[in-house]
Amino acid sequence: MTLFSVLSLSLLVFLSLPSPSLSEPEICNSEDKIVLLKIKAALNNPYHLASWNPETNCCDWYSVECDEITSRIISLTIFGGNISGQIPAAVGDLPYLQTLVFRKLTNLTGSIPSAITKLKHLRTITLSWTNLSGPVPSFFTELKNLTFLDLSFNDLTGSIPPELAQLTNLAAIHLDRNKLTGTIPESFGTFTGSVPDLYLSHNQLTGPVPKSLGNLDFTRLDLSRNQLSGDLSFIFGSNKTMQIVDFSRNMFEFDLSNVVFPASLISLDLNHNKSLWESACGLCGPIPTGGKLQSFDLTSYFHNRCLCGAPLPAC
Ligand SMILES: *[C@@H]1O[C@H](CO)[C@@H](O)[C@H](O)[C@H]1NC(C)=O
Ligand SMILES: *[C@@H]1O[C@H](CO)[C@@H](O)[C@H](O)[C@H]1NC(C)=O
Ligand SMILES: *[C@@H]1O[C@H](CO)[C@@H](O)[C@H](O)[C@H]1NC(C)=O
Ligand SMILES: *[C@@H]1O[C@H](CO)[C@@H](O)[C@H](O)[C@H]1NC(C)=O
Ligand SMILES: *[C@@H]1O[C@H](CO)[C@@H](O)[C@H](O)[C@H]1NC(C)=O
Ligand SMILES: CC(=O)N[C@H]1CO[C@H](CO)[C@@H](O)[C@@H]1O
Repeated sequence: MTLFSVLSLSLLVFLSLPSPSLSEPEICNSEDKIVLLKIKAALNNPYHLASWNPETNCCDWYSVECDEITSRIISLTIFGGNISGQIPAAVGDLPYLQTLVFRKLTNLTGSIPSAITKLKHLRTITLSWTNLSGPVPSFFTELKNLTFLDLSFNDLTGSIPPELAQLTNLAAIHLDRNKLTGTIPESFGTFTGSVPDLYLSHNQLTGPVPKSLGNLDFTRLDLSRNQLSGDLSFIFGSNKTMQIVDFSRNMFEFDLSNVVFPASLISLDLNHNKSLWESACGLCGPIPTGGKLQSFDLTSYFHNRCLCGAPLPAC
């Protein structure tokens, strides 16, 4: 072997070695690529997915992410494109997906497909700011590792499925800004494992909030802008760690006389609730002193006219 051929051989070996410094993603899985192309076709080949070219490595495509080791597609995030149609059932055929996002897509319509239940590794689902309609499906409970469920800002109707309380790893549920009716399920006081932040605002929920919710220590609870009623003061308590609470614009009738507010509270909004003007005196009264309540913005109490005392005018 001549010196020249040794040199050229070593050059060849050097060139064919992967260069980790460039961290070029691995070549994508061919089955995942076929599924992604089916999704693109089902969405009528939108310009938003122009980078989804069958000739190229799908790990380089826009809106997707591959696992660094296995090269399987783990994230599909379609955000803000001019996309018309329904969520393709083919999304259920990306078996290693952990994150699924369809967000800010005005022309995304139809209901949430049950094919999503095939995605056993899913942790994050965001289907938000779309025109999706139909119910909040109870089949999400089949996704045991779900930590984040965001279905906010859609046209979803029907009632909240009680089964969602079976999800034990949820950090947050956003069902706000839909057209949901019915009551808050009793089961939402029985979350085991983590207690999720609960966002149910801007719906048409009615009735009293189940007493069971008082058993849990929610960190963030937004029930604002519904038609909820009754006395929700049981939700507070000195040994809780709640931070942000918005019960405004409902028909609650709070009796705050014996309530101990947790010291952790950062924001409390009881704005615009049922006037107790004509109610029995026992339901009204001075705002409790001693806690943090005097430091809240006056608007927290605005339109709860039976209340008096600092920070409102004296009784
Ligand atoms: C939605 O579809 C309509 C009708 O095709 C179109 O005029 C509009 O530009 C689309 N909007 C977006 C944000 O894609
Ligand atoms: C969205 O796409 C439709 C159909 O291709 C087109 O008519 C419309 O002008 C587009 N809208 C926007 C906002 O680009
Ligand atoms: C739903 O579509 C209508 C028009 O068809 C549009 O005005 C509205 O903004 C859309 N909703 C969302 C959340 O994008
Ligand atoms: C669910 O999460 C656990 C803990 O992170 C993990 O060990 C397990 O592999 C996950 N299961 C699936 C199906 O992803
Ligand atoms: C909070 O206080 C209530 C009433 O005293 C008690 O039943 C409950 O176990 C306490 N919870 C915690 C987490 O300490
Ligand atoms: C006093 C007051 O503002 N009451 C309001 C409580 O909330 C309901 C529903 O939003 C309003 O109709 C009441 O006017």
